[in-house]
Amino acid sequence: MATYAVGDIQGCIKPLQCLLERVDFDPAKDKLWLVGDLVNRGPDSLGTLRYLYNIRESLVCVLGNHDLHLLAVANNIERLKKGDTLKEIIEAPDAADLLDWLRHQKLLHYDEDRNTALVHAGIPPQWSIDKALRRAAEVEEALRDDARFPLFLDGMYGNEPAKWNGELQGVSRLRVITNYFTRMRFCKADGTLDLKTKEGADSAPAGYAPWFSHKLRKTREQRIIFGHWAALEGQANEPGIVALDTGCVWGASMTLMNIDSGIKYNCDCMEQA
Ligand SMILES: [Mn+2]
Repeated sequence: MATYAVGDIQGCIKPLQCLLERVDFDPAKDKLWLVGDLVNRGPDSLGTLRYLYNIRESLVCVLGNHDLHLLAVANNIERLKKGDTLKEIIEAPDAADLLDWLRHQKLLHYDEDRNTALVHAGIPPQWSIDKALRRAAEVEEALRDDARFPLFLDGMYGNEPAKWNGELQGVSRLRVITNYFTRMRFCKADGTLDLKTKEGADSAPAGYAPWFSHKLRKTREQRIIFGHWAALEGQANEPGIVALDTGCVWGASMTLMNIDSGIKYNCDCMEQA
C-alpha cells in the first residue's frame, strides 16, 4: 500500500496512465492525491474525469481553478473560453455524476499523521493550517449547498478583494478564499494578491514574492504539496514545499511523487502538446 501525489493532469490521460503503470498503481490498495486542475486544455478531459471517477475511492482530490471553471460553465454561469476542452464533459450522458462528484471535492486537504497539506495553488502566508482549513470549509460548504452553489459560482470570478479580512461577507469573502487556494502565485507578506503575473519565482512584481517564500508564513511547520504553477518547473526551492505542476499540458512532463519516500517519477508529455 503506497500513497502518491500527482501534478496537474488537465485532461492528459496518457501521461497519467504512464505514471500509474510506472509505479504499478493498484486502486484496490494504493492511494492517489490530486492537486486539482484535473481537466481542461488537454486532449481528453472527459476520459480523464471518467477514469478518475471510476477510481474515486482511492483518491484524495482538491479542486483547481479549471475544475471550478468547469462547474461554472456546466451550470450556465460562465461561457466556454477559447481553448477550453470542457464541452465534451458537459454533453456527456454521465455528466451529472461526474460533476456532482467534482462539486463534493475539497479546496484544502490536511493529513495530520503526515503533517502534510494538499492544495491547488497554495496557502497564504498569514493563515495557519487550522485557519486555512476553516476558510476552505466555508467554500466547500457553499459548493455542496444546492441554494448557495450557483451564487458562489456566479460570484467567484474576479481579482478583488486582493486581500483577506475577517469582515468580508458573502460572495466577496468566498472569492478571496477561492483565489488563495486555487489561483495564487505571488502575494505580499500580509496576503495581498497579485493574480496577473504567471512567470517563474524570480518574476515577482515589486513588493511581492512567491506565496511560500515569506519568512513569517504560518505554515512553515507543515509540508505543502501543490500544483498550478507550471513556470516553477517543479522547483520551489523552499523546505517543505513540493511543487508538482511540471507543465504537462504545455508539452513538458507530468510528475508523480511517492508521498512517504519523496521519490518522484516523470512521464513525457510531448505528444500532448
Ligand atoms: Mn491551476
